[in-house]
Amino acid sequence: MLQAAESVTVLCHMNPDADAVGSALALGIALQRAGTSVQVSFASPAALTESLASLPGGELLVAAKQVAREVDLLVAVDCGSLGRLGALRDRTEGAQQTLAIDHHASNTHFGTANLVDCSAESTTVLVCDVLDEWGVQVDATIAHCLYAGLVTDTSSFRRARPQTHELAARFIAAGIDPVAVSRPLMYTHPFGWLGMLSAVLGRAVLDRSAAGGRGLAYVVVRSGDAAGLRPEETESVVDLVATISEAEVAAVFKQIDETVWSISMRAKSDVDVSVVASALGGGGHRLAAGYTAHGTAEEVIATLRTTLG
Ligand SMILES: [Mn+2]
Repeated sequence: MLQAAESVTVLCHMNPDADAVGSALALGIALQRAGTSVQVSFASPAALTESLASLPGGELLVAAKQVAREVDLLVAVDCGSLGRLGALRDRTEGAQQTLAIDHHASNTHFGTANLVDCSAESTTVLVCDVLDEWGVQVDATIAHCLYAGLVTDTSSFRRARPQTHELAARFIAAGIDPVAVSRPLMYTHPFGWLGMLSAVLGRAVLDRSAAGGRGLAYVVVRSGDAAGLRPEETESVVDLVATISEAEVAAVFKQIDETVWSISMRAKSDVDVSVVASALGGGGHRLAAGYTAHGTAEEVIATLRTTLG
């Protein structure tokens, strides 16, 4: 499909992470080298977050409203459902074919063709398979994009099959610098991050009876807590809360608007948070998932508590 198309749009999910952008730019670079007309985009936010601007291929990105209405092939990467394309979901209507490449268990198989494998640790693993099958040389530039999705979605290789560690070795052999790729993505924050962490972590709650007695640790991040900080700083909180030994499940309630919340969850092993997220209108993976909720902080916390059991 990639070889046959003369024009291709590659779309990430809304609020794209390093796996989505890395997958899209790796494909975009390969398509551009093949002489194919290619646009890469996502519905929101308006610009790429600062940490992801470190990835090569950013010149392929176009604003959402500039994305062509008619195209031979639309590829959606790391995107579990049509709805996650946001305002760009209508671009599937003007596409001859739609290819979904994804690793979310909750994927709805919305493409005319679907490469969905939830045993893949990242979508970039699947994109690498596609590029290999296509005969594209994975050089340092493409490897940078693919490694970015891999290192972030595996939490720095804490969750990776043996062949995935070998894939990382291949990317390093291709010439990437793992520290230079990871640092802007995961290990760089402004000084104000420390003050935000100190405020929100100081209010953390441990609910030992939640999740059938396995425990829930949670933190509420109100708009004021994160004022002047990037989304990257708020996103970092859930992985800290997830280290608490007394709780199987960690949650962070991020205030988006007065009564709108974005909830991120992590589980250690025996609670499937993708089921919880799906029940509340979201999705994700078994041990990392999220959803959007409306109400007061107390209301959205109570809803999660009830759904967790
Ligand atoms: Mn992913």
